Amino acid sequence: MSTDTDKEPVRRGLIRVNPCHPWLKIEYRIARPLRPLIAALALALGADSARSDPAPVAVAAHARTAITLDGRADEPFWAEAPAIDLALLGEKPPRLPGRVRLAWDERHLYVFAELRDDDVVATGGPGPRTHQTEGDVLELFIGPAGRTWYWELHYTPAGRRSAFFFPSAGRRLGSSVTDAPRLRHRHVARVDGTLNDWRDHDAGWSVEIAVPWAGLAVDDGSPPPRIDEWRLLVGRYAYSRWQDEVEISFWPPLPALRFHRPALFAPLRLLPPADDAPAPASSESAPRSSKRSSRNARG
Ligand SMILES: [Ca+2]
Repeated sequence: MSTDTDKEPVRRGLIRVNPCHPWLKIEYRIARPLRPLIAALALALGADSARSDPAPVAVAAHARTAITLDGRADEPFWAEAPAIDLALLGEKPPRLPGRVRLAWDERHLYVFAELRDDDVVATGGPGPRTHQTEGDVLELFIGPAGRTWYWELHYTPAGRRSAFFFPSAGRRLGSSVTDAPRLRHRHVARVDGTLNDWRDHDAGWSVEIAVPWAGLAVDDGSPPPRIDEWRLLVGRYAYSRWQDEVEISFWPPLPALRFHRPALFAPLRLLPPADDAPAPASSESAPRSSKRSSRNARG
């Protein structure tokens, strides 16, 4: 779903450079006789040094204390999780910045996202649906290394969520949302502003997500993936009255605006538990009653 139908903008000019590997994957749009010259020029300008660029890795902190899903990153381990900054195609900074952090324990992958947004909107109703066509959404694409199948998960500032399961990128069907196995993922979103009011200026929204490893591990006839074998991509659709079109940002960097490429998802690196850490607790604990009441937990 999502960006299947989106096409990479056609660039007019002589050369289109792959933003992920600018010196390794130059896509020539010039006459064939000039290609050897351009290739030699690219090599001279540093192709060898670019080969040492590290591939993106999604680092997750260990959730060493109990977590309360409330849309706030007030658990101490969130500060230990490296920030992931979402970007546009070509690794350009978005107008509306988004920062994502990951954490894990034996039962769940946790995601926290802070999303600046001057017009928070989410119009999708309950039930499984393609929320990216109905308002702001944070998307997780997650699948295990070495398998063809993967999930696409949607989380909205209105507390709605959807889960799509795809046997492979080549087997995406409309039924993928209604036929997805029961995932039992949860999230709580918090809006800083007014949801669905285009007349004012909002500040943004945040979301805290818990995805159970056991729910992700679909039986494909092979042993279930280890939790350090998952790979992921984070995508965001940001609609706003104050911009000319929907802004789509994501991480890791991609050569084209197409999320359904599991081979390009970033591997997870799970930071180990600290020796003196207390036993991690499940995310099933009820939200604390002292939290502000602007949470949106439907879905
Ligand atoms: Ca928005």
